[in-house]
Amino acid sequence: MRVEAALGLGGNLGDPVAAFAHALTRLAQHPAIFAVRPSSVYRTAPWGKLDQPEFLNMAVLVETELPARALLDLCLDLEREGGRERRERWGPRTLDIDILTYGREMIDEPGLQVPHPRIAERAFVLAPLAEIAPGMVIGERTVSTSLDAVRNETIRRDSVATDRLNAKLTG
Ligand code: GSY
Repeated sequence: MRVEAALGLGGNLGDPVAAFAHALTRLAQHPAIFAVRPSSVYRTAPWGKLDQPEFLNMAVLVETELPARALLDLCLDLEREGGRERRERWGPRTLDIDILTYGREMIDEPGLQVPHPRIAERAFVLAPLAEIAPGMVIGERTVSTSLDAVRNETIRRDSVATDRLNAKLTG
């Protein structure tokens, strides 16, 4: 059965655009993933731990036959390939990939909570997701309604990073 899943990507160390491009290419090449629809890249103020560089964030919709746990394992592989080192909680990182939604499923297992429990409070997740899935319902609200409630964060579309990403994906 094919499911539409939403992934959130973020990073603030090294070259996050290159890490995003590598991850998106690997997703598109996967035999059990049939469509990959990326958002633009956004420049976002750090959340949680404030004294660290700005992040780049984006979202992607994938249509997949992978079960949620296998999709998580793939995301963890892509994080490792992107050079991820977990130094400190909420600290800087090269590449983070979270499963935001997996169809309409609610999953609460060790290491896998879907929908991602903190989506509604994070504009850096909601803004990219609203670009590609504004009407997606998470909890009781659409993504765009949830985004309106957290508009005060500093989030802006980064056209230079987006163009660089698209050049890497098509070039
Ligand atoms: O959960 C993802 C890692 N992360 C981020 C992020 O991706 N973007 C922003 N803006 N702040 C963050 N804080 C953490 S931790």
